[in-house]
Amino acid sequence: MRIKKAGSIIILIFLVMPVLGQEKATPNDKLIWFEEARFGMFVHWGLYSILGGSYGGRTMPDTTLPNGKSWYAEWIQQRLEIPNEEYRALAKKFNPVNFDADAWIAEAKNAGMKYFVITAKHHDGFALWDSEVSDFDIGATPFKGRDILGELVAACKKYGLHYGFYYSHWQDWEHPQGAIPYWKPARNDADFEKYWKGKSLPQVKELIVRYDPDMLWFDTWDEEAKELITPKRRDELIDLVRSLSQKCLINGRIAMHDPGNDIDFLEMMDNAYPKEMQQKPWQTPATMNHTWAYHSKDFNWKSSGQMLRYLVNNASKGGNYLLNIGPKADGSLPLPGVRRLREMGAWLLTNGEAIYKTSAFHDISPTQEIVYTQKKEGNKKYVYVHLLSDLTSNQLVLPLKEEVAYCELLDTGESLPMTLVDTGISIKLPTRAAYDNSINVVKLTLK
Ligand code: JFZ
Repeated sequence: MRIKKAGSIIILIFLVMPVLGQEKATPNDKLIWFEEARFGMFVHWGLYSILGGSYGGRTMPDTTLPNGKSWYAEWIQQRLEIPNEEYRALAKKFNPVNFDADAWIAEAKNAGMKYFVITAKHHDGFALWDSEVSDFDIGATPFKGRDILGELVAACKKYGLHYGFYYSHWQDWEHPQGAIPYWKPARNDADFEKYWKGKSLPQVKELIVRYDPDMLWFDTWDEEAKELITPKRRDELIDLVRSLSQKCLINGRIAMHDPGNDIDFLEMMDNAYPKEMQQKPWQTPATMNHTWAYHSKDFNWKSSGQMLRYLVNNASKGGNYLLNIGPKADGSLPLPGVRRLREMGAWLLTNGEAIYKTSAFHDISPTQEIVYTQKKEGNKKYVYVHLLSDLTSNQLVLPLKEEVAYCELLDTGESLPMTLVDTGISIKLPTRAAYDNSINVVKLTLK
């Protein structure tokens, strides 16, 4: 009896073991939240926000230049050639008395965003936190004593958002050996190593040890970074992050020219929307107007409808949308941006189910007008049909092979009549929904 029992326990252990093995944390578990999230907030904020795109009577262009390049407000020091000492002195003016971490993150939460990424240090080299390896940081400002990143992290925890930091590991215009723009004499490798070991790696370590981020957003582009961000340095930085954190995700821009296999997700070019699925999880960093950082004369705000279409399109290809806002120097968010966030949040209130925790659906080819997402829950399978523009008639015919048990308009939950036709199923939309100029989602429950 005893032996038998012991025997069956042993058999049981062997039966259960493979299952336990599968449930053990795999390296990709840390990516689950990212793949479910789909929508995040990006923030560019720093000393450049004080200038708001203008300096010495000149204003940065607010559109792409004829040569295809862009001048962003956070690049003002280089673009409008502000002398180093003068730029450095901006620190004495950085006093964001209206900064309210709770209000920012509440805004992100209400917009339907699931994560938050802020420029802990941009190319200018200024650290938004109190850094031990550089005095070009929050400690040099009238705002010293406030832990901006800590307050944001606390708010993210309160509202349930994941959080990460943009860290410019390559360009650093304040450090005498950090990388500088291509039109200036390049740093040599030995000099750059001093910046790398003396500021870049130590600051990344500080960010992880102090704030335990879910993501680090590194930034390089094209071939320009190749000479200094070598595979050896890339791997050194990846190893550092991995040695300090089990969960911290690393983006592909750590070495855009050669990201290697050890990054966690791909970062598209700015405002770039791929037509295809990607080999890894991915996201598009995007601006609401032209610039990233606050620019008082950049009026090129995209409509919330346009931005929702980017979000939906990315979701239909398994990708995320990291949408940026550039707060003002006083810490307040620009109202045109807030308005758009709220409009997007309003749409997601009734349609978010078709975005979060979904994956791409391939059985029907997407078109300019209609894209698809899908979701499996237990033994249920749902397909979401996103109508990106108004229909020409309120009869929607879908070449669907699967059998549909139930069909509804996601916004209201009303059941939609459907009939089988030769080419698939035909669904009748209420006229108001067919022509209401927003994205309507039809939810199909498959049999
Ligand atoms: C970089 C920064 O220079 C810029 O200020 C901003 O932070 C943005 C998010 O990232 O700019 C880039 C980097 C890469 C590309 C374009 C702009 N790219 O690969 O297309």
